[in-house]
Amino acid sequence: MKYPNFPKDCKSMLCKYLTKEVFDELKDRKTPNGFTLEMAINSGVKNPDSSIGVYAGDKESYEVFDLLFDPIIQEYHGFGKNEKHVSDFDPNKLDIDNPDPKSELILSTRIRVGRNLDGFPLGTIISKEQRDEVEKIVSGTLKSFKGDLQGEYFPLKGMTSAVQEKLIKEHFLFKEGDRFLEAAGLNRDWPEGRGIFHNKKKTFLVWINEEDELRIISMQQGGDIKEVFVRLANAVNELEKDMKFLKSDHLGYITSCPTNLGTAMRASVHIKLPKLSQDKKLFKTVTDKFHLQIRGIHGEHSKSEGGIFDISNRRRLGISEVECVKDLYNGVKELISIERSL
Ligand code: ADP
Ligand code: IOM
Repeated sequence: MKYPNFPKDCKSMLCKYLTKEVFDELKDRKTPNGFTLEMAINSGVKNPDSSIGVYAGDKESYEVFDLLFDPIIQEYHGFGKNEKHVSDFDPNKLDIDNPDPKSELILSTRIRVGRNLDGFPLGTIISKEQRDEVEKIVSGTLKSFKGDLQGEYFPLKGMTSAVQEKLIKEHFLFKEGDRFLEAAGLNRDWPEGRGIFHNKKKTFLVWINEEDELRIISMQQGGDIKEVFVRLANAVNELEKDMKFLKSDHLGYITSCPTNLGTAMRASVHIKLPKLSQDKKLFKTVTDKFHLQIRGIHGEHSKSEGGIFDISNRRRLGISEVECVKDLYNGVKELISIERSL
């Protein structure tokens, strides 16, 4: 494998940190599961417009390819090589109100965490048999959930395209054919082994075998962030009674993309900011100040529509779950106050 030829305008972290020296040092390394540098960087090489462009194949990838992952983790999360990640998913520590009680600006709130099963490689190199096994284990456990979390599992295989498209359009289901995931090896054997579990109200959902083996999601209309957090904390607790997730003292929960390490939590609101978003500089200054990320209305790599944005916490490692949500809450309060003043 030769050193990749990145276009001049490439802004991904891969092209920033994969120097020729780092490449030469890592190019012949392999994890015990057979994950190579070529596999780790393929997504960013094929898609120079990636924001990061690097994926892991297993827990060991973060050690074997540390010369590439460490600076990315440091820049993205502000988290150093010798730090320890500490989790705190206790809703009692989250002392927040609804930042928009009349739902004038916040349309909906969603909090998700990514998880992968201990004892399995990550989705980038998982075998078909292992992926099917993950689907069986997770959907089996979910089927036993009761009360507010009770629901049904819908495998992607056999789902009509009308149902699939409706679920995607309404923000409940992952999209199909994502080129970033494709090049990372995460779409192999599609649609086998993938699916979505949800309760009747679609306030609790679990994606199986997308970018991570589980994406555990709590969402609802309006801005009651705390209610969404409480539901998610309960669901994660229930799942942990039955399965062990891949984690380490240093990196917290292990995920296929380094942006999701630690809490693997993305807490977001869909919020109307038609005035503030006209002033791009101010919008960026405020979101940067509160460590927030701006996404479009259909998630990562999508565009905003009608002045509505997906605003979420950017940092996920080195801060707790409670702190991730506080980043969102504090930032959203400020965004709302500025929007109203304009
Ligand atoms: P992830 O959040 O898992 O990283 P995406 O950014 O692709 O993945 O978002 C997945 C889906 O969740 C998209 O359809 C997106 O529009 C939807 N979504 C994200 N935040 C919200 C929200 N606050 N309200 C409603 N839907 C949301
Ligand atoms: N998490 C992942 N989908 N993303 C950061 C991809 C990228 O743009 O590099």
